[in-house]
Amino acid sequence: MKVAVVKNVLDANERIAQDNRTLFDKQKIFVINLMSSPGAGKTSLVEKTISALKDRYRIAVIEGDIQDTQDADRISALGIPAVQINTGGACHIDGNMIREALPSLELEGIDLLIAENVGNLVCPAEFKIGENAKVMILSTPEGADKPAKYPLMFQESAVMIINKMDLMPYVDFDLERAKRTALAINPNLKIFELSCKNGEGLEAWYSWLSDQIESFRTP
Ligand SMILES: Nc1nc2c(ncn2[C@@H]2O[C@H](COP(=O)(O)OP(=O)(O)OP(=O)(O)O)[C@@H](O)[C@H]2O)c(=O)[nH]1
Ligand SMILES: [Mg+2]
Repeated sequence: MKVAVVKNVLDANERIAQDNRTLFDKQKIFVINLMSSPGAGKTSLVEKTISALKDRYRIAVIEGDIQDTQDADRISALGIPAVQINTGGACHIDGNMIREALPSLELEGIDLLIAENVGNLVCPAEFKIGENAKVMILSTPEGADKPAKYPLMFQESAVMIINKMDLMPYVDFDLERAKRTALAINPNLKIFELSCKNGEGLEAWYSWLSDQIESFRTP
Protein backbone atom coordinates (compact mmCIF):
# COMPACT_ATOMS: atom_id res chain seq x y z
CA MET A 1 0.00 0.00 0.00
CA LYS A 2 2.75 2.41 1.06
CA VAL A 3 4.80 1.49 -2.02
CA ALA A 4 1.80 2.17 -4.30
CA VAL A 5 1.32 5.64 -2.79
CA VAL A 6 4.98 6.51 -3.32
CA LYS A 7 4.77 5.27 -6.90
CA ASN A 8 1.66 7.38 -7.55
CA VAL A 9 3.39 10.49 -6.22
CA LEU A 10 6.41 9.88 -8.43
CA ASP A 11 4.21 9.18 -11.49
CA ALA A 12 2.25 12.40 -10.93
CA ASN A 13 5.50 14.32 -10.56
CA GLU A 14 6.85 12.77 -13.74
CA ARG A 15 3.88 14.06 -15.74
CA ILE A 16 4.31 17.62 -14.43
CA ALA A 17 8.07 17.47 -15.03
CA GLN A 18 7.36 16.42 -18.62
CA ASP A 19 5.03 19.43 -19.06
CA ASN A 20 7.81 21.68 -17.74
CA ARG A 21 10.23 20.05 -20.20
CA THR A 22 7.87 20.71 -23.10
CA LEU A 23 7.75 24.38 -22.13
CA PHE A 24 11.56 24.58 -21.78
CA ASP A 25 12.03 22.88 -25.17
CA LYS A 26 9.67 25.34 -26.81
CA GLN A 27 11.62 28.27 -25.38
CA LYS A 28 15.03 26.61 -25.93
CA ILE A 29 15.99 26.85 -22.27
CA PHE A 30 18.72 24.51 -21.00
CA VAL A 31 17.88 23.53 -17.43
CA ILE A 32 20.15 22.26 -14.69
CA ASN A 33 18.93 20.63 -11.49
CA LEU A 34 21.78 21.36 -9.05
CA MET A 35 21.93 19.10 -6.00
CA SER A 36 24.19 18.44 -3.02
CA SER A 37 24.35 18.15 0.75
CA PRO A 38 23.77 21.41 2.65
CA GLY A 39 26.76 23.70 2.27
CA ALA A 40 28.66 21.76 -0.41
CA GLY A 41 28.81 24.91 -2.54
CA LYS A 42 25.74 25.03 -4.80
CA THR A 43 25.10 28.77 -4.52
CA SER A 44 28.84 29.48 -4.73
CA LEU A 45 29.00 27.53 -8.01
CA VAL A 46 25.93 29.34 -9.35
CA GLU A 47 27.54 32.71 -8.50
CA LYS A 48 30.79 31.74 -10.24
CA THR A 49 28.94 30.39 -13.28
CA ILE A 50 26.91 33.58 -13.59
CA SER A 51 30.03 35.75 -13.44
CA ALA A 52 31.74 33.66 -16.11
CA LEU A 53 28.85 33.15 -18.54
CA LYS A 54 26.47 36.05 -18.11
CA ASP A 55 27.85 38.01 -21.06
CA ARG A 56 27.37 34.99 -23.31
CA TYR A 57 24.05 33.59 -22.09
CA ARG A 58 20.95 34.93 -20.44
CA ILE A 59 20.66 33.13 -17.12
CA ALA A 60 17.83 32.76 -14.60
CA VAL A 61 17.89 30.95 -11.26
CA ILE A 62 15.34 29.17 -9.09
CA GLU A 63 16.49 28.71 -5.51
CA GLY A 64 14.99 25.91 -3.43
CA ASP A 65 15.26 26.01 0.34
CA ILE A 66 13.10 24.80 3.18
CA GLN A 67 12.95 28.38 4.46
CA ASP A 68 14.54 31.80 3.93
CA THR A 69 15.58 33.84 0.87
CA GLN A 70 19.33 34.31 1.41
CA ASP A 71 20.34 32.29 -1.65
CA ALA A 72 17.93 34.11 -4.00
CA ASP A 73 19.15 37.41 -2.53
CA ARG A 74 22.76 36.41 -3.35
CA ILE A 75 21.77 35.76 -6.98
CA SER A 76 19.59 38.88 -7.33
CA ALA A 77 22.56 40.91 -6.11
CA LEU A 78 24.32 39.87 -9.34
CA GLY A 79 21.51 41.36 -11.43
CA ILE A 80 20.17 37.95 -12.47
CA PRO A 81 16.46 37.09 -12.31
CA ALA A 82 15.98 34.78 -9.33
CA VAL A 83 12.97 33.34 -7.59
CA GLN A 84 13.01 31.60 -4.23
CA ILE A 85 10.92 28.51 -3.57
CA ASN A 86 10.38 27.79 0.13
CA THR A 87 9.34 24.17 0.43
CA GLY A 88 8.04 24.65 3.98
CA GLY A 89 9.67 21.47 5.23
CA ALA A 90 9.92 19.31 2.11
CA CYS A 91 13.47 18.09 1.55
CA HIS A 92 13.48 18.58 -2.25
CA ILE A 93 11.94 20.62 -5.04
CA ASP A 94 9.58 18.85 -7.43
CA GLY A 95 7.98 19.44 -10.80
CA ASN A 96 4.97 21.22 -9.40
CA MET A 97 7.05 23.69 -7.36
CA ILE A 98 8.99 24.58 -10.51
CA ARG A 99 5.77 24.99 -12.50
CA GLU A 100 4.39 27.36 -9.87
CA ALA A 101 7.63 29.37 -9.74
CA LEU A 102 7.89 29.89 -13.51
CA PRO A 103 5.33 32.72 -13.84
CA SER A 104 7.53 34.78 -11.49
CA LEU A 105 10.43 34.57 -13.96
CA GLU A 106 10.59 36.34 -17.30
CA LEU A 107 11.55 33.31 -19.39
CA GLU A 108 11.58 35.04 -22.77
CA GLY A 109 15.14 34.91 -24.14
CA ILE A 110 16.55 32.86 -21.24
CA ASP A 111 19.23 30.38 -22.37
CA LEU A 112 20.10 28.74 -19.07
CA LEU A 113 17.92 28.09 -16.04
CA ILE A 114 19.67 26.77 -12.94
CA ALA A 115 17.46 25.28 -10.22
CA GLU A 116 19.36 24.95 -6.95
CA ASN A 117 17.72 22.14 -5.03
CA VAL A 118 17.30 21.87 -1.26
CA GLY A 119 20.53 20.77 0.44
CA ASN A 120 20.02 17.02 0.74
CA LEU A 121 21.83 14.01 -0.71
CA VAL A 122 18.74 11.77 -0.83
CA CYS A 123 15.29 13.03 -1.87
CA PRO A 124 16.18 15.53 -4.65
CA ALA A 125 17.50 12.66 -6.78
CA GLU A 126 14.04 11.06 -6.86
CA PHE A 127 12.09 13.99 -8.30
CA LYS A 128 12.43 15.21 -11.85
CA ILE A 129 11.69 18.87 -12.47
CA GLY A 130 11.97 18.93 -16.27
CA GLU A 131 15.74 19.38 -16.31
CA ASN A 132 18.18 18.59 -19.13
CA ALA A 133 20.80 17.50 -16.63
CA LYS A 134 21.11 16.71 -12.97
CA VAL A 135 24.40 18.07 -11.65
CA MET A 136 25.56 17.13 -8.17
CA ILE A 137 28.29 18.49 -5.94
CA LEU A 138 30.30 16.45 -3.47
CA SER A 139 32.63 18.59 -1.38
CA THR A 140 35.88 17.26 0.02
CA PRO A 141 35.01 17.65 3.75
CA GLU A 142 32.03 15.32 3.28
CA GLY A 143 34.18 12.23 2.80
CA ALA A 144 34.77 9.69 0.06
CA ASP A 145 32.23 7.24 1.45
CA LYS A 146 29.24 9.24 0.20
CA PRO A 147 28.79 7.64 -3.25
CA ALA A 148 28.46 4.20 -1.67
CA LYS A 149 26.05 5.45 1.01
CA TYR A 150 23.84 7.63 -1.21
CA PRO A 151 24.03 5.84 -4.57
CA LEU A 152 20.84 7.20 -6.20
CA MET A 153 22.17 10.76 -6.34
CA PHE A 154 25.31 9.55 -8.15
CA GLN A 155 23.34 7.21 -10.39
CA GLU A 156 20.88 9.89 -11.54
CA SER A 157 23.38 12.69 -12.12
CA ALA A 158 25.10 13.41 -15.41
CA VAL A 159 27.83 15.36 -13.62
CA MET A 160 29.62 15.10 -10.29
CA ILE A 161 31.50 18.20 -9.23
CA ILE A 162 34.05 17.65 -6.49
CA ASN A 163 34.20 21.05 -4.82
CA LYS A 164 36.44 22.56 -2.14
CA MET A 165 39.58 21.06 -3.66
CA ASP A 166 41.47 23.85 -1.88
CA LEU A 167 40.71 22.02 1.39
CA MET A 168 42.41 18.77 0.32
CA PRO A 169 45.49 19.39 2.51
CA TYR A 170 43.27 19.71 5.59
CA VAL A 171 40.68 16.95 5.13
CA ASP A 172 40.98 13.18 4.87
CA PHE A 173 39.33 12.91 1.48
CA ASP A 174 40.35 9.93 -0.65
CA LEU A 175 39.80 11.50 -4.07
CA GLU A 176 40.52 8.37 -6.09
CA ARG A 177 38.19 6.28 -3.95
CA ALA A 178 35.37 8.82 -4.30
CA LYS A 179 35.74 8.87 -8.08
CA ARG A 180 36.12 5.09 -8.36
CA THR A 181 33.03 4.40 -6.26
CA ALA A 182 30.93 7.00 -8.06
CA LEU A 183 31.96 5.64 -11.48
CA ALA A 184 31.13 2.10 -10.39
CA ILE A 185 27.58 3.34 -9.71
CA ASN A 186 27.40 5.42 -12.88
CA PRO A 187 30.10 4.82 -15.51
CA ASN A 188 28.82 7.77 -17.57
CA LEU A 189 29.32 10.30 -14.78
CA LYS A 190 31.31 13.33 -15.93
CA ILE A 191 33.59 14.48 -13.11
CA PHE A 192 35.03 17.95 -12.44
CA GLU A 193 37.42 18.73 -9.60
CA LEU A 194 37.32 22.38 -8.66
CA SER A 195 37.31 25.04 -6.00
CA CYS A 196 34.80 27.86 -5.92
CA LYS A 197 37.15 29.60 -3.47
CA ASN A 198 40.37 29.79 -5.48
CA GLY A 199 38.88 29.16 -8.94
CA GLU A 200 40.94 26.08 -9.84
CA GLY A 201 39.13 23.72 -12.24
CA LEU A 202 36.26 26.09 -12.97
CA GLU A 203 37.18 26.68 -16.63
CA ALA A 204 36.56 23.03 -17.51
CA TRP A 205 33.09 23.27 -15.95
CA TYR A 206 32.25 26.46 -17.84
CA SER A 207 33.44 24.89 -21.07
CA TRP A 208 31.34 21.72 -20.56
CA LEU A 209 28.26 23.77 -19.70
CA SER A 210 28.70 26.07 -22.71
CA ASP A 211 29.05 23.03 -24.99
CA GLN A 212 25.83 21.57 -23.56
CA ILE A 213 23.92 24.79 -24.12
CA GLU A 214 25.23 25.13 -27.68
CA SER A 215 24.43 21.56 -28.69
CA PHE A 216 20.96 21.87 -27.14
CA ARG A 217 20.28 25.01 -29.16
CA THR A 218 21.58 23.60 -32.43
CA PRO A 219 21.18 19.84 -32.24
N1 LIG B 1 37.07 26.47 1.20
C1 LIG B 1 36.05 26.50 0.35
N2 LIG B 1 34.85 26.94 0.77
C2 LIG B 1 33.84 26.95 -0.13
C3 LIG B 1 33.99 26.54 -1.46
N3 LIG B 1 32.80 26.64 -2.08
C4 LIG B 1 31.94 27.14 -1.18
N4 LIG B 1 32.56 27.33 0.02
C5 LIG B 1 31.99 27.83 1.27
O1 LIG B 1 31.08 26.85 1.76
C6 LIG B 1 29.98 27.46 2.42
C7 LIG B 1 28.66 26.99 1.81
O2 LIG B 1 28.61 27.43 0.46
P1 LIG B 1 27.24 27.61 -0.32
O3 LIG B 1 27.58 27.93 -1.73
O4 LIG B 1 26.35 28.54 0.40
O5 LIG B 1 26.65 26.13 -0.21
P2 LIG B 1 25.20 25.59 -0.63
O6 LIG B 1 25.41 24.21 -1.14
O7 LIG B 1 24.55 26.55 -1.55
O8 LIG B 1 24.45 25.57 0.77
P3 LIG B 1 22.87 25.33 1.03
O9 LIG B 1 22.13 26.12 -0.01
O10 LIG B 1 22.67 25.84 2.42
O11 LIG B 1 22.66 23.86 0.91
C8 LIG B 1 30.19 28.97 2.26
O12 LIG B 1 30.82 29.45 3.44
C9 LIG B 1 31.14 29.07 1.07
O13 LIG B 1 31.92 30.24 1.10
C10 LIG B 1 35.28 26.08 -1.88
O14 LIG B 1 35.52 25.67 -3.02
N5 LIG B 1 36.26 26.07 -0.92
MG1 LIG C 1 22.68 27.45 -1.42
